[in-house]
Amino acid sequence: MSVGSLRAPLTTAAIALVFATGCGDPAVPDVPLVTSIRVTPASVQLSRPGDTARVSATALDQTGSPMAGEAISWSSSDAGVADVSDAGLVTAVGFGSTSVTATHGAISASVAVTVDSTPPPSATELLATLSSPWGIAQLPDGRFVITEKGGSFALVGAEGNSVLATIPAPFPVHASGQGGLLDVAVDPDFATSSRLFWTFSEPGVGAEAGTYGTAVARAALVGDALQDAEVIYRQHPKTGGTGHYGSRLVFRGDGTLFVTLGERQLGDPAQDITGTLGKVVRIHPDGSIPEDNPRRPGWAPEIWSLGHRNPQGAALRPGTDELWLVEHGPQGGDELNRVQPGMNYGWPVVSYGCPYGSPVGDSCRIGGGTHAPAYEEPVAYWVPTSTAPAGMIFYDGTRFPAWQGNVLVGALAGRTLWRMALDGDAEAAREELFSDLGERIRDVHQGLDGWIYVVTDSGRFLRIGY
Ligand SMILES: [Ca+2]
Repeated sequence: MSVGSLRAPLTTAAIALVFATGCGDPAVPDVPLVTSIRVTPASVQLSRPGDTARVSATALDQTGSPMAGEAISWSSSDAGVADVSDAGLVTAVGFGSTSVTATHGAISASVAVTVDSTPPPSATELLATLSSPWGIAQLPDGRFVITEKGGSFALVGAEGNSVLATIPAPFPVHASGQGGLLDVAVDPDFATSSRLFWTFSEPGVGAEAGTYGTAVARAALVGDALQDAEVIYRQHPKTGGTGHYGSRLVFRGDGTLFVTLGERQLGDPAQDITGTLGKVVRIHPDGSIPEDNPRRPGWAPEIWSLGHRNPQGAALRPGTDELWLVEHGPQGGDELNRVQPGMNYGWPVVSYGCPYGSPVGDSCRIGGGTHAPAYEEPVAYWVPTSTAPAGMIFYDGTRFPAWQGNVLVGALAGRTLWRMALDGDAEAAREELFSDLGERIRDVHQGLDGWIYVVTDSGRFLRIGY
């Protein structure tokens, strides 16, 4: 029973008593009753067993006035986490969460207690002047390379708070709608090659004029200049429209490169095995195609997986060669997928989302929602509202021990950072972080220093730390 639910009827009773007295009835003494208990603070955070904190409780009468001398006792709901004395001294015993409760008769109020050696993380603004940043990469010396959708690379100092140079993209980008200069990745062999790889929406020329597609390029970063630039891969066919380029780059442990490719907002081509709309492709860093791709009959040889809609976040699961990705659903149905070679992830045949404009509910799910047995089930999905996932990592640093192995995903429409815990290959829990920022989070990066870095559509570069 909550304190709030008790307060209302007793207050009404008190008003009735005053009214009765005012009407000249025999005086009924308006005896102060303990009606609620006020506790402070609302919550207590302790770092380790043995740490202490004071909590206090005050009895309040029906008018909300403090009442002196009323006996209030304290108790802990989990004495294995924290104990509390009758005087209100909270002592941490173990790690976890509990509450301590002040009680007077049937009236009580609680203080949340957390014992956690990890203080709550906070976001620090490093830059606020980027222009539609899209991808974050980091050089071995700690400097960051951040793409700006309009067509430039911001070279950012290792402290994250200064733009050292702005480098134009060597090839024209179609910076319109969702297109432009998109992701960036550092060659695992950067120490010898000095190479950056990037994706962009490439405008067609000649017979392809007026059409666009995702392309992958590379160049050597020499000082503040990009040299020996070359396009190494082109999504095919190019199409009209400016949506769903996908576009994340992820190096596999064997040195090959995954590229996530959107279906250009056209649906059906995600199932067309001759083209690379709505696919993950795997290439060598020179653009040639590995012999050990699935290479099913009739497939474009670079196809790794198919049936994707608009995958805007991707990462390797630490300790494996498994690519995981997040992709946008239609109205609801955004997915976290564990990508297996040769597998079909179902779009546009099946989705936990609904056609745009459908009433909210499950009955409108495209193809009934459930992917199995014909298609791969997502590990997790978002319904009924799309969060629009963009940018993802598996956290494997030491700065946030509680987040080890978790998936962190930025959200555009959702304006949040999702933290998802896994149990094996299944989702165990998810929570939203930093929703109070109100930012469309476009990319997430684990720094060489173990902190987490994000960019937002509003142009901010933020470090998540303590
Ligand atoms: Ca799917």
